[in-house]
Amino acid sequence: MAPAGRPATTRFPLPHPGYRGAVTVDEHSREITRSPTTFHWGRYEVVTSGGEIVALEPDPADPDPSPIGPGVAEADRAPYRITRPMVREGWLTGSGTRGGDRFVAVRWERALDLTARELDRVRTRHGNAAIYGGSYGWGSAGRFHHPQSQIHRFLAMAGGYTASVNSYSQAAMEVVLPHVIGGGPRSLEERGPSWPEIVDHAELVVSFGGLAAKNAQMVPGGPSRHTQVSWQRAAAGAGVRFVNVSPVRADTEPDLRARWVPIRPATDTALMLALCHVLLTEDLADTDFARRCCVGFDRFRDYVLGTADGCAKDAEWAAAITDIPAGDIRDLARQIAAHRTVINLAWSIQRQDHGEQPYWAGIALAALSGSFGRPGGGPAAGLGIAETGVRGHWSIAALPQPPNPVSPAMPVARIADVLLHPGATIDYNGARLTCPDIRLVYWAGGNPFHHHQDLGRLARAWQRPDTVIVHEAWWNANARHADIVLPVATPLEREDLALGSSDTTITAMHRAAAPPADVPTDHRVFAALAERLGFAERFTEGRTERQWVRELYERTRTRLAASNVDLPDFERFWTDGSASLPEREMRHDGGAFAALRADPDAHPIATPSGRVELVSDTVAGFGYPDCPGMPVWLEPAEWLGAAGAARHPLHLVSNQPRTRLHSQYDGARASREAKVAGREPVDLHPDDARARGIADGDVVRIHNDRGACLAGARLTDAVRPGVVVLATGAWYDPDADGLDRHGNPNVLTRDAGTSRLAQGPTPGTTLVEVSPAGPDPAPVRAFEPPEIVETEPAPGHHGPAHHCPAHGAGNHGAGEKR
Ligand SMILES: Nc1nc2c(c(=O)[nH]1)N[C@H]1C(S)=C(S)[C@@H](COP(=O)(O)OP(=O)(O)OC[C@H]3O[C@@H](n4cnc5c(=O)[nH]c(N)nc54)[C@H](O)[C@@H]3O)O[C@H]1N2
Ligand SMILES: Nc1nc2c(c(=O)[nH]1)N[C@H]1C(S)=C(S)[C@@H](COP(=O)(O)OP(=O)(O)OC[C@H]3O[C@@H](n4cnc5c(=O)[nH]c(N)nc54)[C@H](O)[C@@H]3O)O[C@H]1N2
Ligand SMILES: [Mo]
Repeated sequence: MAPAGRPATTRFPLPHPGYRGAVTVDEHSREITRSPTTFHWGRYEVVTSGGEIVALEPDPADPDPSPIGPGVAEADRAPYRITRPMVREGWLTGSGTRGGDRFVAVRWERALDLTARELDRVRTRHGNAAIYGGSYGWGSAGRFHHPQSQIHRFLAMAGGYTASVNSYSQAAMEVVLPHVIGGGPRSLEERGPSWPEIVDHAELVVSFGGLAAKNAQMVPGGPSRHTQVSWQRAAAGAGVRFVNVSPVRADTEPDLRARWVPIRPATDTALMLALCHVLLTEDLADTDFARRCCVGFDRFRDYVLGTADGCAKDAEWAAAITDIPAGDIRDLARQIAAHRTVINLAWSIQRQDHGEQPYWAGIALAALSGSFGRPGGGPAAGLGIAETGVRGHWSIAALPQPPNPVSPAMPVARIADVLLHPGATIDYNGARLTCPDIRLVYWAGGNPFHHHQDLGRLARAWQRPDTVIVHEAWWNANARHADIVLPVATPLEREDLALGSSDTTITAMHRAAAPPADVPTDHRVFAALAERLGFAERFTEGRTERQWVRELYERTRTRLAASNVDLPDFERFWTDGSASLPEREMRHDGGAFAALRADPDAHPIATPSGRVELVSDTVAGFGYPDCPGMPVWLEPAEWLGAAGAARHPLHLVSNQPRTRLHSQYDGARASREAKVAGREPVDLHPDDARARGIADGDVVRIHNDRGACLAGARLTDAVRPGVVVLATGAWYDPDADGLDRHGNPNVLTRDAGTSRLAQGPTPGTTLVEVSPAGPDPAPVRAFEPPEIVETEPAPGHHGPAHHCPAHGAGNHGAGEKR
């Protein structure tokens, strides 16, 4: 143990394997160097001088670079960087709470020994299913250091782990669409119309959830060029008209001159059903396609017309729900029938209670529209996000994964339920899953205290396991709620290779700076743990990091050679900084669904019937009242038409942030400069603000029965009255009473599944009230590290938690409420 007051030695115990004979950063040279790198928001050139990064310059080939990039290097040297391994003091003494304690700085040897011993204790005593390795979330763009690949390989070799299925992005569509149109979870993105097709053939794009340019900045793996918005403009230039169905006007670019249909949030299904009603009753529906290429048309029609339940889903019915005038609904239906139309569905509309329904109803609307299976028409998912609709997919060979012997995987967004209710069952897509008794949570890549809903509830659930281990570079809420914090190198401090999905440039990511205090990469941490657990050779396969990067490149090269694509050898690639792949031919013929339209018997799709399933006997057979066998309007748990709206009369839209990727780099320039009074900005309509005595720039308190946060008011008539918009990603900063001082919407959002079918997340189903925060609102502390001590406590009377699980290691056994 280090003597009091003297910092522990923190050098990483294993020799540095990655950079032997490789390009290293010479900290003494004043020479200016330039090297390429890639983030999910684009490709940049890193300019260094004397080992310090002085600039990040967007790749000159990128016509529309993201403003997020240039400022992010500052986070690597910020006070909230973690430079030494840390252990929560209360975990050592068997007391305290996660998220509320001080941390003890320890030597690397000690941190690694504690981690390996605890993993071994849990797997031996409770079995590998007691280790939650779901570790959901984004990491950084490099494919070798992709943290989920690293942690899953490591935990699978350690005997397995409880994994997660589906995503926070798209869970409802990932599960429902295979029942409706067949194929895998991305079946609609892959088969929707491409932008060149839209430019040439479409006349109308009706987009539920808009085509927000802010969301086109991100492409998983990193884009070398951002072209999404220029395609939208090209379409507008070719005469395509856009309709933005969204509570937010800014969800389409002004130069598209879109018609704004300011819908009440969470009511898209009702609008879609009413559009179908107009098509059916005005004899505009494509009944030929619906009868030949779909199953269940008659039952769906009976539901829409009200023959079945006595309630016609007509324009007047929908007007009362959506707050869109019935005349506008009828007019929109006629426009859809008269034109080659894309029905685009943003992913946001399924991140809601019954989120399966708007996707299913959107397919039904497209099926009746006359454009399904015709070039430049039909249903699309996520057009406007990333480079959807732009180019085909190449990919880099992934880090090899051994099979994970533990099952079942749990629906990712049900994490708090799983932790709180071991032994309980969760219905999911026809199965019934039993929650394992999780004793250890291990996270590398992803931030549950960013992505999950109802963070107060998550913080309670987080008290249950014996141990939480996290790899993080920064003191964000993910690190603060852990017991063992293992700091890791950032993308600029390691070597890797990257390729954006739908991109054509592979980037050689050079190491541009040295990490502080010899902080290792995720891979080196796992290699050191594997050594302690006896499988180091299997984990590293004897390769250095540079050799792994080369290996993944060579595997990619071999695979592409089979498609007659030649890549240069590794040395050349590494020296050049990039390698180019050919542009893929973009589809131009109506795609997969054109064949279905032409001859459904000869070209069935991969559903049980081979047709588009307007009614699914499979889903109906599950007997879920919250997701019956066809698209229906089911009232959400919270919405502006609900009884609860009297107490909390504003609908919270918590969308993707313009100035960062989720919570990543919230402390860096682009995000910081957009804050209002130091808080996350919340957009509200001037009428709603006036009624509450709120002026532009005020600090406000947003609250409901689940929680409360402070935020900075921004008044704008670009949101419809009754709606407030608070983007995700402000670092969670709770005070002692749970008030988040910074503006993280997930203290307010609802933590319940979309339905028994997909169990997806439902942050879009959230009502709130907003009030002035009053004088002297508490300052934001999110970017100040927690209190750190240098000396390990003497074991308390409980003894170290991990040695004495009988004494309720952590707070296992505690109920949901504290
Ligand atoms: N209210 C609300 N909540 C939402 C959403 C919403 O619309 N509304 N959207 C949801 C969606 S779509 C998503 S995808 C999720 C996103 O949720 P996340 O993917 O969890 O969010 P990020 O902030 O990107 O978290 C990435 C974390 O990984 C860390 N990291 C980055 N690179 C590395 C690495 O190489 N190694 C290690 N060890 N760590 C690394 C970063 O520091 C960061 O803490 O949020 C979901 N949450
Ligand atoms: N800059 C930036 N871009 C990103 C990300 C990021 O963090 N930052 N995250 C990426 C990720 S992981 C994902 S999954 C995608 C997500 O892509 P989306 O899910 O499409 O993105 P959101 O911004 O959540 O939602 C899009 C818009 O839908 C509108 N909307 C909200 N609720 C409703 C509703 O009930 N009905 C209708 N009609 N509209 C509604 C909102 O105004 C919102 O701006 O974005 C990606 N792009
Ligand atoms: Mo996402």
